[in-house]
Amino acid sequence: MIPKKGEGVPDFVLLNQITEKDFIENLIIRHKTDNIYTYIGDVVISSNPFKRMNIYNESDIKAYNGRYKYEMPPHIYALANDAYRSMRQNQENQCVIISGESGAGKTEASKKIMQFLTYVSATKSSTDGERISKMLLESNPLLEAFGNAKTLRNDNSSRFGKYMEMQFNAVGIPIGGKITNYLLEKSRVVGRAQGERCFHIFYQMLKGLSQAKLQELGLQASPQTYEYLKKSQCFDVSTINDQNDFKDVLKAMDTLGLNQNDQSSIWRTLGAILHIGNITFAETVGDKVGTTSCKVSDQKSLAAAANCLKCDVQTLSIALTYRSISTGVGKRASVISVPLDNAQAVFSRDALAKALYEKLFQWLVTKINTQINSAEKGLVIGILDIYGFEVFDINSFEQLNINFCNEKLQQLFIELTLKSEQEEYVREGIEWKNIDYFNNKPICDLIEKKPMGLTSLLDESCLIAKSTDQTFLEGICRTFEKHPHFQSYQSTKDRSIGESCFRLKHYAGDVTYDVRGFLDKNKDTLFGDLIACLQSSADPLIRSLVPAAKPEDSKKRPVTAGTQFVIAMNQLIQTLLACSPHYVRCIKSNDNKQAGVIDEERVRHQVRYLGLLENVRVRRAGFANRQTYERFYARYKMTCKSTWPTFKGTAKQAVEAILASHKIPKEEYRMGKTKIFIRNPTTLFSFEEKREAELPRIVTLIQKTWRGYG
Ligand code: AD9
Ligand code: MG
Repeated sequence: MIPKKGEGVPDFVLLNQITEKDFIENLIIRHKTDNIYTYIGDVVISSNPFKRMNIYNESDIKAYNGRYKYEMPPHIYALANDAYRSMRQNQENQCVIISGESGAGKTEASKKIMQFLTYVSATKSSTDGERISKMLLESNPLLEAFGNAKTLRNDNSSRFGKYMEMQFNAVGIPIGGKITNYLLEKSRVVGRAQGERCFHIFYQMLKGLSQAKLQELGLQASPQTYEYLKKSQCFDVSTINDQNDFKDVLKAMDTLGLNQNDQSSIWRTLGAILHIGNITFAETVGDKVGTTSCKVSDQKSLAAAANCLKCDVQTLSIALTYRSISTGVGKRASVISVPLDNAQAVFSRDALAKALYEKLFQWLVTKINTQINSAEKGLVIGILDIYGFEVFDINSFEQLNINFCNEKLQQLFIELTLKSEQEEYVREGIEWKNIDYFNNKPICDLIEKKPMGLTSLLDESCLIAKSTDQTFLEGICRTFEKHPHFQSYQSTKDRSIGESCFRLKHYAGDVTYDVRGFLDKNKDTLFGDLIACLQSSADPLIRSLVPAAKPEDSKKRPVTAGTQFVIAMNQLIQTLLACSPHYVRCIKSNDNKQAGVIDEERVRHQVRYLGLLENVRVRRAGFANRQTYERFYARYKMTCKSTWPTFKGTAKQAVEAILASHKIPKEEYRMGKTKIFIRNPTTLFSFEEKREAELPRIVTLIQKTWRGYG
């Protein structure tokens, strides 16, 4: 890994001085010379090139396969290779945590890692392994079509979080996989900012389905026909070829076992959503004096929607304009039908479209999982690719969840690389001078802590009938008045915080959230009438999207969307903590998606909030590798005459003997209470090489011994 002149250092740890200026200079030089990857020890820093790089060919995969990191220039493949090697060598589960803001390159990085892992594991595998690899790879274009969209930040922005676990057997052959998905931004189905698009699949489908199929669903090929798509005035994207992408989707569907019936039901559901968006209502005078009600004014769209959903037109019409409410108890119990006014009907129409899409997406993930899941758990490499930190002009409930998710991952990074690393030195009695870092735990607590965090307070508001978005806002402004990460207009008199807004000071920057819609989005209810309507569908897939509620569920209070997300995030953190972590930290080089441009100010901001300088400092002052004496002894005992084949002392004494026999200088390692700490990875690699050199001799010896017994 000898860097070429003028290309900067391949590992920030090698900088002459660890200053912000030197760090950024190095990153810029690397970017400009097309070296988009640089290490901080084991962490890969990746700067988005916004152009095709000629570094992801089969020959590149082969070049990195089985090699040690220090032998080759920095690459995401080297990290993937390390994860694969560690999994087999230590028989331990691994995870790759990819973070960075929206458009920084997380999804691309996750795909490169999967590409490497499927390639290197398939070459040594059975046909079954190859089949599984293919399915794992094909899940990407399929889920991206349904879960990604063009936003102002990224033409292919992930609007859901994904944790993909690739399962291998003990020798590293793929046996299956599992996808866990997190909160899809379903509000995008019905609306979004100007210049953004709905999920890719809608545009793909209109361009890609045959004329006959479109006709069957009553659809026009032009997306301008549909209110839901028309709203944001963005149809074509120069970097996207919807028609080609649609072909990939169909191929992926075939590979993943979605048969013609499944596919047909999917187009029905999507078609129904587009027609539903075109349904309008007209206010009518209610049955009783002073009440208003409404009726569907666009019968054509209603009929087309009912046709796609394979349900009765009248049932759908009533479900959209009335709401059944149970009254009384016992013998007096009855259900009355209350008419909805125009605004309520629009609300329930949009709720239906969002629910249909979200449930279809969930069905798709479940379907993929049933295809790729293995009964055997095996060993796992998990790859986390979530939606990055984002700030728009108007930020809502979705952005709060997305940014909270990023806070949690940043916290995990801090815990594992800065906090616990330093604590471990102290615990093990290694001399250590503490390095300060910004800890974002207070802001995570502000959101998730019970009973007084934002999420809990929002849940409380959802339970009180009188509550509105505004009373919720007033409540949190009172509670967090003095919180250093919370601001409101009242507390700051800052006009840039609107009357319906609050501001959070996130680790990655300030975000102003508008509370309008928070309560509804958190409650996330779909009226029973609409559920019943979907259950009456003649299409089995559509029916399966809304399974009948179990009687015991009616007694339970439904878990809100916000709380569900907090629970899911904490489960995810627990899953990640149970694996050996690998990190990719993606940096967005500029805001205009321009090739060859690296914006110094934008980079500085990211370097600061990601805590990269502190990361280098801890790394440089610290030790690259640590392992228990027992493990080190077991692995390297054959490299030393006095420890092979047996040693009479403790594991610690054995390790001392091994180090002494190889004349490892004292500054290269420290002996802790239970572990040995090694400063440079190259020292460990030299042990690996010695071990490999000894292995054939030992194998022959063992074989001879066995023959002797025979
Ligand atoms: V978001 O949080 O999902 O909105 P990501 O996932 O971080 O975001 P993504 O991987 O989608 O960003 O990258 C954005 C765009 O940058 C891609 O569509 C590519 O055009 C570009 N990109 C990212 N990484 C690379 C790369 N290694 N080589 C070339 C890249 N282009
Ligand atoms: Mg992404």
